Order: sequence, then structure tokens, then C-alpha cells
Amino acid sequence: MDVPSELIQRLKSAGHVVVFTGAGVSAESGIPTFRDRQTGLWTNFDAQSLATPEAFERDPALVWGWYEWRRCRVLASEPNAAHRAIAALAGRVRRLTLITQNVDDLHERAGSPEVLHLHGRICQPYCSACGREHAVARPQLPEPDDERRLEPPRCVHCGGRIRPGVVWFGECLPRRPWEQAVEAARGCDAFLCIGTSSVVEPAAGLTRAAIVARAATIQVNIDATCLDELVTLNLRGPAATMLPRLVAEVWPEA
Ligand code: BJW
Ligand code: ZN
Repeated sequence: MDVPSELIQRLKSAGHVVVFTGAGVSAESGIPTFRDRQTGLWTNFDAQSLATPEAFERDPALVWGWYEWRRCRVLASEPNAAHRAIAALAGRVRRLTLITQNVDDLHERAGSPEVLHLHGRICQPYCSACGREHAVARPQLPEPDDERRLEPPRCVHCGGRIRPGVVWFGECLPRRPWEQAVEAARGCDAFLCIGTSSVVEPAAGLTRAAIVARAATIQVNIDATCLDELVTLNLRGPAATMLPRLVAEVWPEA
């Protein structure tokens, strides 16, 4: 791994480390990313028909069925070496803030206790009318096909439709996690940006905020992004390989 020695020293002495993750961190767990040229969700499905409040209003069974299929995939997957390396890192630095755009719970299952979910959680649906959380049963769905439609359940309190617990296009990010994420990005010493295309706002602005605040910024990605020339170090490769190596080199087990 090609990490310049001055940067290693800078990272070792970083008191507050932020780890910011996107779909690429879960790709090696078998969860599809959004914008991959072949397997990306938005390559194969229309985001406007599935990931907007208007889409749910128009065709709730289409949207709910699709998200239940996605929830099945999350439940059937396991954390990978990248999730585990991030969990281990938390025990080796003074302070670590983990921010994710992912709606899966693989960071938690890898042992990261506190995760700021900017785009919600797929396993925590709630009532579209009164906002109360809804406990969902384990989904039993056939393999994806055209019959993926499923009527959303109704709220036991108010009868409203239950909706997926995720943040759709045009919706605001949850206030508290967003505020905490902004504060962490502006105040950290090191910022690791892992497996995100950095095209979705306002989340993508966090890395820019860390750059402006002169934190050491490290990007891990298998592909080029708009941040390649802006970060302190650009590590090109799969997260499940690169992150354990980076953590072992900079923050070895005591
Ligand atoms: C690997 C790898 C491996 C692969 N190892 N790497 C300003 C400018 C322009 C537009 C906007 C703006 N402000 C707001 C907008 C609109 C919109 C937006 O950003 N649109 C852009 C796409 C143009 N944003 C919003 O609407 C947001 N809300 C908002 O701004 O509210 C205020 C407001 C309200 C009303 C009007 C105006 C403003 C909400 C955004 C919600 C995003 N929701 C989704 C879906 C969540 C639910 C679901 O799961 O279905 O969140 S979209 C999707 O993108 C998902 C992700 O969290 C998000 C980011 O994607 P991510 O994680 O980066 O995945 P990919 O696939 O893009 O990239 C994967 C990367 O991994 C790639 O780079 C690979 O190379 C890499 N990789 N394998 C390492 N093994
Ligand atoms: Zn309700």
C-alpha cells in the first residue's frame, strides 16, 4: 500500500477520524450499488418511479414490493472485511464518527455501535401518515420478477400506509444525524470517504467540507470520482481489500 510516510504520521496522530461510506462498502457483501454500469439499481430500475414520494403516492404496491425485495437481500447478506475494519478502527483512535449513506445495517452487524444513517434504514419502515415506526415481519418473497408488487401494510394506530424507512429524492435528510455529520466533517482531523460516487447532495458535500477544513482526506474506490484530484490520498481498489490494509498499516492492533 502506497501511503506516504508523512501522511501515515498525520493519520496516526489524528484525534478525530470520520469514516463516510456509500454503497461500494456493501458491494462485496452482495448488495448492489446504485450507479454501477451493469448491476447498479439505477441502471436497471427507474429511480423516479421507485425512490420519490410521488412514486409511492402513485403506486404504493410497486414501491413497497421493490423495497421488500431489497430488504430480503439485506437480510440475506453479511458484513464484509471493510465493515469489520471500520468497526476495529473505532477501538484504535480517540474518536471515530461513522457516517453512512447506506440503508443496510451491515456496519451495526460488523460491530460499529453508533452509525449516522443519512438516508434512513431499510429495516425501519414507518407510517406515512403519523410517522410512527412499524415492526415488520421477515419478508417472504419469491426471487425478483414482474410479480414483485406488494400492498404496504397499514398503521395499527391511524390506518395510514406504512412506507420504507429510507430518504427519497426530494426529501430532507434526518435532521439530527445530518447536523452531527456536518459538525464531524468540519471538525475532524482525518476523513475517509469509502465507496461512494459522491454525486448525491447534500451528503457528497461532507467530503468537500472536510477538505475545506484541511483534514487529511482519503478516498477508497474501485473507480474514478470527481474527488480524485481533491483528496489527500486516492486509493484505487475494492474496499474489502484496501480498508483492512490501510487500518493495519496506519492503526495496527496494540
Ligand atoms: C466500490 C466498490 C468496492 C463499487 N469498493 N468502491 C444539489 C445539486 C444537485 C442536485 C441536488 C442538490 N441538492 C439536492 C439535490 C437533489 C438530490 C440529488 O443529489 N440528486 C443528484 C443525484 C443529482 N438530492 C436529494 O434529493 C436529497 N434531498 C435533499 O437534498 O433535500 C433537500 C431538498 C428537498 C427538496 C428540494 C431540494 C432539496 C435526498 C437524497 C436521497 C438519496 N436517496 C438514495 C436512495 C435511498 C433509498 C434507497 O436505498 O432506495 O440514496 S439515492 C442513492 O444514492 C442512495 C445512496 O445512499 C445515494 C448515494 O449513492 P452511493 O452510495 O454513492 O452509491 P453509487 O452507486 O452512486 O456509488 C457507489 C460507488 O462505489 C461508486 O463510485 C463505485 O465505483 C464504488 N464501488 N464497488 C470500493 N467493492
Ligand atoms: Zn400511523
